[in-house]
This record gives sequence, C-alpha cells and structure tokens, in this order.
Amino acid sequence: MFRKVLVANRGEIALRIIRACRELGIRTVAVYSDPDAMAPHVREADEAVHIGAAPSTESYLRGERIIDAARQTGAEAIHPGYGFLAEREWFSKAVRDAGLIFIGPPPEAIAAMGSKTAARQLAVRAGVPVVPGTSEPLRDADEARKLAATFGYPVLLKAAAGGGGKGMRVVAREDDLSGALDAARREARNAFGDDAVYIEKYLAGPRHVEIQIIADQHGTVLSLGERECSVQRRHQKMIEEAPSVAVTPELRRRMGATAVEAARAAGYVNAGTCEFLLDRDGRFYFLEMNTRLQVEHPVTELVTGIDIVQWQLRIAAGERLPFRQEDIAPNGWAIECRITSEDPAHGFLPSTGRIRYLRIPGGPGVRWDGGIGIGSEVGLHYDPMLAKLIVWAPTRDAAITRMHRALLELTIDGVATSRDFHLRVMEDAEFRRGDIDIQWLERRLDSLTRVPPPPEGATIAAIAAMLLAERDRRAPAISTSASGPSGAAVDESGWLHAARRDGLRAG
Ligand code: MV4
Repeated sequence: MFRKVLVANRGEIALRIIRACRELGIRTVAVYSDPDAMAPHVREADEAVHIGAAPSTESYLRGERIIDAARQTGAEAIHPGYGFLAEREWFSKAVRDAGLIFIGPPPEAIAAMGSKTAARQLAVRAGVPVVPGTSEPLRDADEARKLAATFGYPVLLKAAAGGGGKGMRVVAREDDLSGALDAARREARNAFGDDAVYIEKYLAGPRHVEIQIIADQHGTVLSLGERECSVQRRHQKMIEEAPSVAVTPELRRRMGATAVEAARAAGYVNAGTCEFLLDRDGRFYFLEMNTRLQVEHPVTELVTGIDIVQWQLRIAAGERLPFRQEDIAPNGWAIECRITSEDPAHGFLPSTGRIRYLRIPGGPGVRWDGGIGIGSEVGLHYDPMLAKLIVWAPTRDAAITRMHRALLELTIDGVATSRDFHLRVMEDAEFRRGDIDIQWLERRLDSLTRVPPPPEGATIAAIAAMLLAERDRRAPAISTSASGPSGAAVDESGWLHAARRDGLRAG
C-alpha cells in the first residue's frame, strides 16, 4: 500500500479522501490556494503545500504545480477527487509520466469516454443500448433534418465535447432545426473550443439512473448497483438515493451487466459511473460515463457496505477486488442532500459570507461529509456545495423521515443554504411516493420554495419545521441567511440566537 498520497482537491471530497487514507494507514498531503490556507482539508492532512491564488486556474487546476508538490513531499500517488483535474486525460497521463500513480482510470479510458460521440460508438459496438441517434458529428442542417425525420421530433442536439448537459438544444419542430444547430455549434465552440454536434431523439420525462462500477487492474469489473439522481435543477443534482424505486432486482442485474460491458469496452480501471435514462416502461439507454469518483458515492457505500474511496486506493496500489457480483445487493435505503450556499428563496442565488455557527446533525444512521467549519469563508471562487448530509435507514420511508429529522438538527449561520428546500422536498407527497423524473424539480420549484401551510396529515416533524420557519420569518433577528461582514470577528448575538434556536428544535 502507498505510504503517502497527495489529495489534489479541496472541501468535503478532500476530507473524505484524507479519512480513507487514515483508515488505511496512509499519510496525506493537502494542496491549497490562498483563501484555503486555514481550510479544514489543510488542517486535517498530515502536510500541506501552497499551490497558488484563489482562482482555480491559478491553483487547483495547475497540474504541474500539483505534481511538483507530490515530488517534493515524497507522495507516491495523487487522488484528484471530482471536478478540477479528475477527468483531464492530460493530467492522468502527466501523473503517470512523472512516475507517480493516478488514483483513477488510465488516460486512455478517460479519452474513450470524454468525447460523447466516441463513447456512443464504443457503447454501440459493445451492445449497450443508446438513445436513437447518431454517433458521428453532424455535417449540416440538411443531414440533421433527414435524421430527425427518421426518429421523429422532438430531437436533441448535443455537443460532442460536452457532457453534463452543456451545449444541448431541444428542437420541437423541423422549422427550428437549422437555427438550433447554429446556436448549438456556437455554444459548443465557446464552451469547449470544438463545434462538433450530434443528434438524438429527445426522451421526455425519464428518470436519471446511474450505475456505480468498480474495476481492478486484474480484469474484475463489478457493478455496485444504481443511484436515482432525477432530483436535479439545471443539470445540478440536488438529492440522490440508492437504490431506485424504479429498479427491480432483474432490472438492476441487466443495467449492472450493461454498465460492466461499457466499462470493459473502455479498458476501465478504478471507480466509474455509467449514466442512463430510464423510461416509464423500464427501458434504459446509456448516456455517458463519468470517469471519476462522484459526489453522490456515499449512498452506494451505505447500501452496499463497500468503502468506494478505500477501494480506489487499494485498486491503484494493485490489490484485487475480493467481492463476487452475486454477493453485492443493496441493503436498506440511503438518501443524500447536497447542502449548498444557495438561497432557494431567491432562485438559488449563490450566497457568500463567513460561517458563524454550525450545528452538524448526528444520531442513528446519519453521515455528514462536510468541508466547512465555524470561521470558514464561503466565496465565489469554488463550488457552492458546503457539505453532503447522508442518511441510511431500513426502508425508503424511514430514510426520508430520518433525513427530515437530521435536516431539522442542521443549523448553518452566516450564509443562506439549501437546507429549507430539502426539508420541503422531504415533506412532499410526490417525492415520498417516489413519483419523480428529471423534470420533476423544475416543475415543482415554485411550490417547494415558498413555505406551504401544513398539509392534511402532516407529521409532527413536518409541522414543527413549518412553525419554526414561520417564526423565523417573523423574528428576523434569528437569521439563518445573514451574510455578516466578511473578515469580522464572530458575531456573538447571531450565534447565540442560533444556539438557542437549536435548543428549541431539539426539544
Ligand atoms: C438526454 C435527455 C433526453 N433525451 N438525451 C443531460 C445531461 C447529459 N448527461 C444528457 N442529458 C440528457 N440527455 C436524450 N436523448 C435528457 C437529458 C437531461 C438530463 C439527463 C440526466 C439528468 C438530468 C437531465 C436533465 C435534463 C436533461
């Protein structure tokens, strides 16, 4: 096993990786930018190396500085986390060329899945179902029109270099096709420096279900089952769960086997995720593969009992996976809420400020993967995700109730957060029935972000939350969204109020 690993990330995922390293007896090196000098990931690591200024282009995206930091500190391997350098083929290759180990897939596998048209070709060759469409870039509007006529409107134009929803255009009718193609090309060129666009039939109202896979260097590729990720807004996931209410054991087996085939076809090693659309008739279509550890990996860990980050490290060190596919089945239910510094009451506007008070939920079945502490400065340089609140319970109903209880325990004072939005979702009848698809949240956003009156038959916990929210509105002195003067000392009256409210909530 490695003696020392460099963690090329910040926030909650850096802490998650440091924890996995500790449990495996591996020393850790953090890297940090100017504003992160006192950040939790720096404090928790055994060593830390400064790599530059606040903008990520001056720090967390500086591959050469990060590789230098690994050399200087004697780290043998680099874990990229997610975002930043995690899916840059050149970085995976540069780490390898420096004689270090990249804790993730080989550059060839990143490249194979990086181009969405290449990924489609690979999927088709491997017998993996894809949405009707092309796997070659479109030549012109004429070709697009001919193709659209074969599978019918609406169609979707996608950037070949895209992914994650960037550079997509839905086209409802032929008259709009030519203009939409021009617009998609322009957007793709601006965003990716590549104006290649391809076309697919547009599926309305599917679920987004993804399969976690894990592959060792000795040819074992396993599915760790699905995650339901339909609750998203503008391609940002807000809530994820495992398993999915829409997936039967038989469908899980078929989707898992399909994801394993796609991973094998790409020569995949380490942890990865195949994204699928799942329609109401149980048909599934491969979309793309994420060649990294994902934000939502904890829900899979909680239902499978497999520590994905530890296994990433062990696989990179050459160990064999000791599990058999037949032995992997989800146990109970896990839900994750992404706690972001965005204000749901104001269109999820990013909020900035200093964390003046923080009460972290606990108790049975509750996990907090956080990257902030009291005193943390939340700015606009990095992702607004502050932490993930994850719960496990024997059933989906019990997990929702537990998440609601845990959210009531959570207090973050100093920035506006998504907490209240998550409370409203946990109280929502459609969500509780599992009646969700990828358009569900945008459809319900208005009703979820204004505080509703207590519904018939609401749980005590739900009503309590509403009464507290109501009281908070009338007594603005107890504020959860005050953005205090940045750099100022802790505002005593603010946190005292927050602390008192905690006492009331716990009662
Ligand atoms: C689609 C689709 C409907 N039909 N493709 C969005 C992100 C990227 N991974 C692919 N995406 C979609 N591709 C066809 N042919 C709908 C989406 C989509 C989506 C997919 C997963 C999760 C959330 C989504 C939100 C909007 C659209």
